[in-house]
Amino acid sequence: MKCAHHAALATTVAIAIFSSILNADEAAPVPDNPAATQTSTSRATALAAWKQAKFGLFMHWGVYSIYGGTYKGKELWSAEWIQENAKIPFDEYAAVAAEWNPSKFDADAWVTLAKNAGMGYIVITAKHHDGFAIYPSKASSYNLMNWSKTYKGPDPLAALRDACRKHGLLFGIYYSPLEFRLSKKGFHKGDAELLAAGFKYETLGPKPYASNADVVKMAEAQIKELAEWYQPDILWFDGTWNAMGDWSEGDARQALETIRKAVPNVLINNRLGTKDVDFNTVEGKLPETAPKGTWEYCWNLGVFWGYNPRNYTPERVGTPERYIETLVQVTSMGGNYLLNVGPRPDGTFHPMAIEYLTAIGQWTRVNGECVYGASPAPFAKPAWGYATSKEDKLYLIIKTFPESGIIEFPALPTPAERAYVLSDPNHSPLKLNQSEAKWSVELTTRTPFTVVAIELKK
Ligand code: FHN
Repeated sequence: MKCAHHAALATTVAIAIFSSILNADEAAPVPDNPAATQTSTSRATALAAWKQAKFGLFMHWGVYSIYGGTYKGKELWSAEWIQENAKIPFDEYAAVAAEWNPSKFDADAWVTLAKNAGMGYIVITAKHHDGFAIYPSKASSYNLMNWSKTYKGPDPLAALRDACRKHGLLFGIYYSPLEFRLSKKGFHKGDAELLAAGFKYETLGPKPYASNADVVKMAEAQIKELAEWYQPDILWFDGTWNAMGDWSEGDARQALETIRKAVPNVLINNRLGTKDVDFNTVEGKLPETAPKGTWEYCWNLGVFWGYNPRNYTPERVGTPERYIETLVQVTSMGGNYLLNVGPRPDGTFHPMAIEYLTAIGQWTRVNGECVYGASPAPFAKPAWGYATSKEDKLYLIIKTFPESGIIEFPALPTPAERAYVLSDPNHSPLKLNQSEAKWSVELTTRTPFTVVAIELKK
């Protein structure tokens, strides 16, 4: 009898969830007026600003942050994929979402943390594959502003956009149309296992969309909201790969048309599914050779995208120098670097994340000119570290020092004027030898990631 009662209750909850999502249009208030139009007057100036910014903070933040990779006491190798990885029924996950109250969310603190790390842009997840948005979407009430019973704070997207405008950072929004519970393949990876385990689709919770076509319709509506309401500088798409089932190039073109009408100069990555791309994305292992075109490398501080407290061990996060090295390595290959941290469910950051971002900022504050707006050097990666360049300067970023302290590198066609260590406040001149084939500077310091600037004759 009891379980029948529970089943009836679960069904009631599920129906309540189902109907509230479908009748979402009267639920969500339109956010405050979008900020003034975009900061850039053309896509070319937008791209130049993005390249100058060089270094961004990626943030995966959503209901999954509450789980922190653990489900019913079981620690999984998971974070933002927890609903899929743990096969959490929709209505159970949605009930957790209703209790989410990031009461300590502080947009200004988030943007200041990024700025103090030497970052020039942020990208925040508006909606990940779990389908839960953090902004007051009118297309679905399954969002922080309308679904949570307790959150009374600001619209996080509007607050972050305003904080970026205030602090001079570019504002980026991540959006994934993929919905774990709704793509034609359902839990596309675990479907067969689930069904074999006796799950019936109805026990996976209601599927507010009868088909993937509904997911596409939802995505088109939300992409329109994000572009029109928030006027982002960057739109970072994800989740349109084949698990989506029906997200076609036609759908992507329709979304692009909407976007370009709302924010003509927004920069779009290569994961919307159209050929009109502003930058390509590279994640995970950095390639040996520089990717072609305009590109951005994204990876984690540690190993997880979404918050997982088990991310923060020395073995997993390494040292701040790891991320400084990645920043100079990516710059020396011609890319931008988007470093991801998953904020905690309450809206704060793990102390180690703050410690590492602050340490990275101490290096960029002194040496940032070797990355901001910099390009690859005109020679192959040297054994002692990395090199980047600007019109009239060459930068040597030294990771390992030869015994002699003499740093050699190929000669440049334009003679050098002088050389000095960027972190030397007096820029005292270094001994610089310029022979036909190679140049060299002599260093007394052995501090890893010391940067030598070589000024070329104008
Ligand atoms: O599946 C997602 C993953 O959760 C994360 O959002 C990354 C970020 O680039 N994108 C997908 C995996 O490539």
